[in-house]
Amino acid sequence: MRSMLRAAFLSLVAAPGLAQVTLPNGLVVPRDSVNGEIQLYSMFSTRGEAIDWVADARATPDVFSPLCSFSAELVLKQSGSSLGVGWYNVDDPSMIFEILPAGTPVGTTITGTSIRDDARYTGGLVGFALLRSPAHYSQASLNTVCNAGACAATPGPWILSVSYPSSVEDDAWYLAFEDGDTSSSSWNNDGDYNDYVFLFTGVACAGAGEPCEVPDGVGICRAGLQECGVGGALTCRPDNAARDERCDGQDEDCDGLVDEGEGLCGAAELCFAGVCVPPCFEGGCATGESCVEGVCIEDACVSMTCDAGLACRGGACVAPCAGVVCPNLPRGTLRRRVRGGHLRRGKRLRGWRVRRVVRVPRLRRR
Ligand SMILES: [Ca+2]
Ligand SMILES: [Ca+2]
Ligand SMILES: [Ca+2]
Ligand SMILES: [Ca+2]
Repeated sequence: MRSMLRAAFLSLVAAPGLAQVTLPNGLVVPRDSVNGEIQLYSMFSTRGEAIDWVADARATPDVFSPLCSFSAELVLKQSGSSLGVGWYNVDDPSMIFEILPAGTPVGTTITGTSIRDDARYTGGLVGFALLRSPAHYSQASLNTVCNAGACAATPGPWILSVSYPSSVEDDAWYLAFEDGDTSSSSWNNDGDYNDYVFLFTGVACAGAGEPCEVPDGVGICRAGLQECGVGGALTCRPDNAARDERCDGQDEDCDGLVDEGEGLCGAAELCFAGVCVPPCFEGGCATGESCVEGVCIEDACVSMTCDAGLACRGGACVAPCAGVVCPNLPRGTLRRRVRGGHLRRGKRLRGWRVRRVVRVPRLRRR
């Protein structure tokens, strides 16, 4: 029984998904060479990577943006050859700069100077290449073109590496190479792409790290940064996860309402315009303000009604944080005291929704 279970498990791990990479000779890769070598699926499984070695394999991204740190590890070598690997500026592939020399043992990681800080880096995207003659470039367009024999009907350059984003580490990519000779009509490879496999960290696909807006995201869950996925597909990952609402002019629980709910302020205060304020009383407002329905507001805003999400300032409806850094709104705007009386929860007041009403005794002039 145990052997049957084990066989079932292994078949699950190795079950191929829909292949995405087709070579000019029609061969669909990567493929199991069934020759006793460690295959890509075994390597990913051993490393705890949730990667489908066939379905997630792509010819792109074949170039990357170097980040502030960089490391390179030879994670698998199933070849009798002895080759190193290097990086190159995409705008000058003729100059390849060695990262790991030939003969580097599997498991070796280098974490030297980042490519971004390397004086030879010209500022754009970079590629990687197996150091042989001719080099095997990550960019298929730089490799030997096959246009005869089995490639005659579908000519194109040999795809000599496939890439996978790591599922356990950010900004980390596996590049899996074939190392055998190529020609205009054939190649001397088996398509297993396990000959040299490197893990490069501190590299991102083009467009990663750019600011974006999360589709359907609201409040603090809207802003995000572009993140690379399989094949270099970009998705907008939110900068913030939803959290408990606070009185600060932001929508932290990402429900489309700002500073809503109970208990945002102390027992004797009200959340108003993003800050907890004490209630106001008649005649107690600053010069140029009036106490209307319990709230000190600018005289210029007394007759104004703003749409949801806007606040009146200087007689105009503006974004609550326009021109200021929330929650540190100008003191004159924020120091509005509220009295009970006609106020009730949920009522809109100059573009703000009342969350809480605290009743206090009316003050009399002596
Ligand atoms: Ca091979
Ligand atoms: Ca091999
Ligand atoms: Ca909210
Ligand atoms: Ca809030």
